Amino acid sequence: MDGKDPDPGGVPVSGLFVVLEGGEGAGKSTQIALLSGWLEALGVDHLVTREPGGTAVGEAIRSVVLGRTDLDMPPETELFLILGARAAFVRDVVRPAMAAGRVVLADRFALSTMAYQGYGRGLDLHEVRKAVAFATGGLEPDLYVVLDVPVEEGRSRQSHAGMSADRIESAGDGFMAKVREGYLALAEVEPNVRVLEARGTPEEVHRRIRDCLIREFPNRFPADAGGV
Ligand code: Z5A
Repeated sequence: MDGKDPDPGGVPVSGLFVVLEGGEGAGKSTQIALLSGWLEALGVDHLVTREPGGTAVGEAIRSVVLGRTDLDMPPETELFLILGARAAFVRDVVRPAMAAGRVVLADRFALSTMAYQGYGRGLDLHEVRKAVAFATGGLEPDLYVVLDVPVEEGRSRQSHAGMSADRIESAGDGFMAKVREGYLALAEVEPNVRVLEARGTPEEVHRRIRDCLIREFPNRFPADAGGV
């Protein structure tokens, strides 16, 4: 998968786009912080970002699509708001960072749209895929890491942390179960998706993700870079 061989000077010729995915309470934010610390220690130039958001217009859209629990929104409206944010995210955040040879670590991207708006909301998967491709101009991450946790465990982590449900999480456990099934089904067919067990301590999960990155991108992360 890592087609980005170092140039003769040993410098990677382009960036790397890695996305953490998963249902509610899967631990993505926790793991992105740990990964960022690891990359920092390795001296790897990287950018941490999230979706929907990551740009001024994306954060404004996020406040509507997640924050406005009072709004009754058709699934198609939800889809196009999220994709509106994504177009700016790709143009203004991901592409420039990739062109500068940086590692982009994102909390969610297009796989979320397939899982939540496709499998969760029930929108036609083929249409969602086409709309996503239009918004991204066809940009695909190098790797999606899906952190898989049973719905009840994710929900219990959230409630222990006192986090309130956003507009989409408010759809309930039946919806989240469909989202989880969606991620697992997508992982069967998409070549750039890996599913990792997200139960265990944050440090155990971090080690699994590091090992996965070292396996997938041996030119970027040497085997002695703290994993495997
Ligand atoms: N959405 C969409 O529908 N379509 C799209 O295309 C996109 C997004 C891009 C984004 O919400 C919402 O947008 C999301 C999908 C939708 N709504 N839902 N669901 P967000 O960004 O605000 O939140 P989130 O992505 O759902 O993340 P989260 O649920 O808030 O959590 P997380 O980042 O995965 O987990 P965390 O914050 O790291 O951890 C949660 C708690 O668990 C916290 O107290 C931790 O200390 C604890 N934790 C973490 N790891 C562990 C372990 N290993 N053991 C025990 N406890 C742990």
